[in-house]
Amino acid sequence: MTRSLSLVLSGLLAAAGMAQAELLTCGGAQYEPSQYVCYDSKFLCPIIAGEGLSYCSGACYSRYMYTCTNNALEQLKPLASGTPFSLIVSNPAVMYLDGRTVGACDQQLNAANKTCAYCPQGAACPASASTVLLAPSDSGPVAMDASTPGGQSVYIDSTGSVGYTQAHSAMVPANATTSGLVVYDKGGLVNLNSGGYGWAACPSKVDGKVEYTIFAASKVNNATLANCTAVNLKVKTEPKGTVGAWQYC
Ligand SMILES: *[C@@H]1O[C@H](CO)[C@@H](O)[C@H](O)[C@H]1NC(C)=O
Ligand SMILES: *[C@@H]1O[C@H](CO)[C@@H](O)[C@H](O)[C@H]1NC(C)=O
Ligand SMILES: *[C@@H]1O[C@H](CO)[C@@H](O)[C@H](O)[C@H]1NC(C)=O
Ligand SMILES: CC(=O)N[C@H]1CO[C@H](CO)[C@@H](O)[C@@H]1O
Repeated sequence: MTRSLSLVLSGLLAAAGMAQAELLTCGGAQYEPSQYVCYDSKFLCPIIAGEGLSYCSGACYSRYMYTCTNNALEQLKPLASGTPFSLIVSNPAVMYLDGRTVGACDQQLNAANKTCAYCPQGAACPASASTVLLAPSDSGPVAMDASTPGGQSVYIDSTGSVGYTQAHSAMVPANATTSGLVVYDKGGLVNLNSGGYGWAACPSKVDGKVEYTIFAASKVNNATLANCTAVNLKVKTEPKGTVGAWQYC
């Protein structure tokens, strides 16, 4: 607060000094507070997707995958197979994205709570469709919470886009994968294929409006995601028996 006030009061000086980020000290190291957090005045953890990693006995960890119990790092438990859940976009540094609900439309996940669903006449249709997914069994894929026979599996295609299969078809695009997605209870949706790159929300213009599509970032596509924002996908467990849609389209 004090710092931003003095920046306003001495605008010219601030502009000149802007390029040189103000460094803070943590133990023996200097760090940029926009990139690291300092624990116990001596341990640095990086800020990922707008959020400092947490700290546990010498290790930095993602609270979307781990917890710290009695000073020991412990992996969160995967949600029980078949549990319905929705996803919330998280990046506390980017207010216009933080807290948005993930939607499913046009075979992609969006950061706009936009759901595209279909229900045939006479079928048992939910009163209003919403985007809900189902936690996988040990070997199975994450699925959309759809009642259409055969279900709809979630996959990551070769561009990193997160899609889901058409109804009545188990076909996924060439080089797409349905494996490596883990849904952590009280944590996040984690892509074990990503090599630590995590998720990104990528802008595109649709009818003159900016919309954000969710991508799995990786070493391969990270450069093409230059205009995207790194995000975490927080898991929100939904009540047992929730049906998201008859069919997502
Ligand atoms: C998301 O959309 C669903 C309907 O598709 C609605 O019921 C729900 O309240 C929305 N959530 C938010 C946070 O706006
Ligand atoms: C799939 O992978 C193969 C081998 O790496 C590659 O030759 C092919 O172009 C890929 N296809 C797509 C659609 O990415
Ligand atoms: C990122 O956005 C800038 C400005 O809009 C554009 O010139 C550039 O091509 C974009 N880069 C990618 C990788 O999309
Ligand atoms: C969108 C995204 O995740 N971009 C990342 C690409 O990789 C660099 C570091 O290698 C990250 O800083 C970016 O956030």
